[in-house]
Amino acid sequence: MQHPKRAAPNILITGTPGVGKSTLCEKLSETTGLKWLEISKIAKENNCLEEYDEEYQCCVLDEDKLLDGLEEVMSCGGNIVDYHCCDLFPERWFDIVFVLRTDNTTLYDRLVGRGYSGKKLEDNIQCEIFQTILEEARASYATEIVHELSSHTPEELESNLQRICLWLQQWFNDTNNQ
Ligand code: DAT
Repeated sequence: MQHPKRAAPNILITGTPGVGKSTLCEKLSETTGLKWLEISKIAKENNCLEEYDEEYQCCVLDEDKLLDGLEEVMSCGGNIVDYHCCDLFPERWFDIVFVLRTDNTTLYDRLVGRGYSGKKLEDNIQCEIFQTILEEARASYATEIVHELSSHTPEELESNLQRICLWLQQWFNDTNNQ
């Protein structure tokens, strides 16, 4: 359902770390002028990270603080939200959700290239094998707005970009004709 007050839609780009969210979001933001919100970076810059979790090798997120801080910008619309999970965000924030997917070999190489190893590497590969983020997205948002995008090659990056731009154009057409 489209939000009546939004001048432009909000798009969620999610998926396991390494599937290509930032790469796609950066290009999408350049192409469309929509604002790219890198949630990990925003959380860090706004002191929304709590104590370090040794087991998972990452910081615990203060979700309430993060969401409160984003409410205003999200209600205006025109944002591309980039984050590796999706069930923390209010359903009403998004007009469409894209879950990027890669095969295990591609993801493994990308994560090793990023310096991941041990439990962190295994957990992320398993997350993709069990399509955890896709299931999370389907459980958190209306299934008709959740779409999977294959994200292995520069050609797929280009076709994903085109697909989202076409959807965006349609959103503006539909909104202007209402
Ligand atoms: P994420 O933001 O999901 O963690 P990323 O955008 O940082 O992922 O991408 C991880 C690596 O994979 C990075 O080296 C760029 C590369 N990559 C991303 N999308 C790609 C694509 N469609 N084709 C080839 N390489 C890609």
